[in-house]
Amino acid sequence: MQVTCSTAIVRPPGRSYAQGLTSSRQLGPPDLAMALRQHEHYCQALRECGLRLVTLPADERYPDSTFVEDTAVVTARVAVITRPGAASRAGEVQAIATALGALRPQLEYIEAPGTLDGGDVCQAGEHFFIGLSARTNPEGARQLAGMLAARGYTSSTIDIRSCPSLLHLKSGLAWLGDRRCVVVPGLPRTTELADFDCIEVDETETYGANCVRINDQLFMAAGHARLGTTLRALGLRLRELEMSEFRKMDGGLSCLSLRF
Ligand code: CIR
Repeated sequence: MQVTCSTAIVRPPGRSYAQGLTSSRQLGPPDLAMALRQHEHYCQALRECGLRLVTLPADERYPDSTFVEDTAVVTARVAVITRPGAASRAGEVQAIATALGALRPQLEYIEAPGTLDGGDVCQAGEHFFIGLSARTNPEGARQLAGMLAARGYTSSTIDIRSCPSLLHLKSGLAWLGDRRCVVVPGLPRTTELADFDCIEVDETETYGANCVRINDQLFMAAGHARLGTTLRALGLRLRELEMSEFRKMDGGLSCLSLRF
């Protein structure tokens, strides 16, 4: 099985983009013009998968606001506005609540002292893996688990606080559909994850693990030849996208859109 989506919320990076949070300064500062081109290609790829895009204007107050995925968790049965774990990102949720509220009249909210970033939530059909990270605390995970359970979904946590290279759970885990996942080496293999066939990426290609299944395609960051070969051999239709300017700000493919 897989989850079908028809809509995506996106937001291009603004002029303040380079002032965002990053632990990847060794990659150099992002080039905004190139980031905007990469973002437009990403949006075009979503359209070609049949998605209708809701494009919010860039917001200079929030340099990280192009990473819309962290501000909400949207499923077929519930839409949740998160409470991002980084203080500088807290205000991003307002514009998302307005945009999402127009499409999904009943929104739920993660409340203090809970914190949760959407990048820590990996949907795998009817089950959700929730990462405990520097951004998502146990209380935020508990609140989301309750909201999901009330709609008949199951969930379990994966603690990545001892995996310093992973900002979010989805930096190291992607669901491909059916019982298949992509994982980075070292991701804690919980009992629930053991139920899935896990394709482990090569140590040199860990950034590629943040791939996203969108209807009949799998979006993957360009430059991960081994993973690409493995995924094509499984019959997946790959769409490779240049992500260099988002990687410099610790962003992956999934974080550039909210898909539902
Ligand atoms: C941050 O540190 O919050 C941003 N610079 C990157 C967020 C990436 N989000 C994601 O992977 N879901």
